[in-house]
Amino acid sequence: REPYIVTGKGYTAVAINAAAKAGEFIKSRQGQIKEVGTKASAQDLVTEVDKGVEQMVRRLVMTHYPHHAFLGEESVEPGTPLADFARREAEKNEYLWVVDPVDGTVNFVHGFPFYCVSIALYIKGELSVGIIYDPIRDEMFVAEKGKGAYRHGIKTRVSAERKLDDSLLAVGFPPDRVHAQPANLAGLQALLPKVRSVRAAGSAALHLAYVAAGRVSGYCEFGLSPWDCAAGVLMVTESGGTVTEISGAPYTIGSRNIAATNGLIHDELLTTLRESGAAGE
Ligand code: 2AM
Ligand code: CA
Ligand code: CA
Ligand code: CA
Repeated sequence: REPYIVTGKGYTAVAINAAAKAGEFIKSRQGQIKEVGTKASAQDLVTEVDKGVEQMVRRLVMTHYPHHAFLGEESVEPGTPLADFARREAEKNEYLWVVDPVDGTVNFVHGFPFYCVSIALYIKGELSVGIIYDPIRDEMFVAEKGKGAYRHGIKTRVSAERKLDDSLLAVGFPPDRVHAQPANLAGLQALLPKVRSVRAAGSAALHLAYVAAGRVSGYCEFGLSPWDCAAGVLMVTESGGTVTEISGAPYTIGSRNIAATNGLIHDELLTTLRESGAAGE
């Protein structure tokens, strides 16, 4: 897996290696899942692959860095107040790995080939490394704070569209039918008439990588978690894009409602959401 290693050694190389191994394993399990369980709701799925991959990534990282802290989707107690919990973890641990073992579990379960592994590293509270690996297309996205973002050694760059009118946008629909779904529907209703088209392919992290790579000009979603966003946020900002909360507030590890764009359409996107009432509390 050497060819994936583009810039850093150390943390970045360990993360790339873990993502590549995890991704290969996920792909090998597609169509062979034994147990599909549910978490907070009937739409909120988890399989033995989500849990197995999280353990695999944890083991691969901890072998090198046994004293680092690890925040993975499948290891967080249900009902944990996530924003506060994540903020505290990033504050109290000098090194915090934030991992989504399978981003796009619903796709994985249905055999819709759009999912990834997302691995981020916070160092002293700062988002420092982000890796997103799509095993279906064998695409490894790598971002390092201050050093840029790469796809197989080639720098990624956000798109050049200046208006929503010319933009392809990504959105998403997390399973929370009480809060996230109405907000995302209101957002979609406001945005669809203003853009070229909208895609909702079911993986927050890959959508962020696609903003970074200029494949969509923007992406917004209400109701996300730290592991959905962390790696992708660094990828977008290191590719020249802008990430904020949908309210316009700065992105933090506790942010739930996210807008990521090429920078050029950011204000128009946020204004459209605000005017529609989708962004309002
Ligand atoms: P997952 O596949 O890792 O669960 C789809 O809009 C996005 O929502 C996916 O990235 C998906 O991640 C995420 N998602 C699914 N369930 C979620 C939940 N309970 N809370 C927040 N995000 C969730
Ligand atoms: Ca999940
Ligand atoms: Ca996720
Ligand atoms: Ca997941």
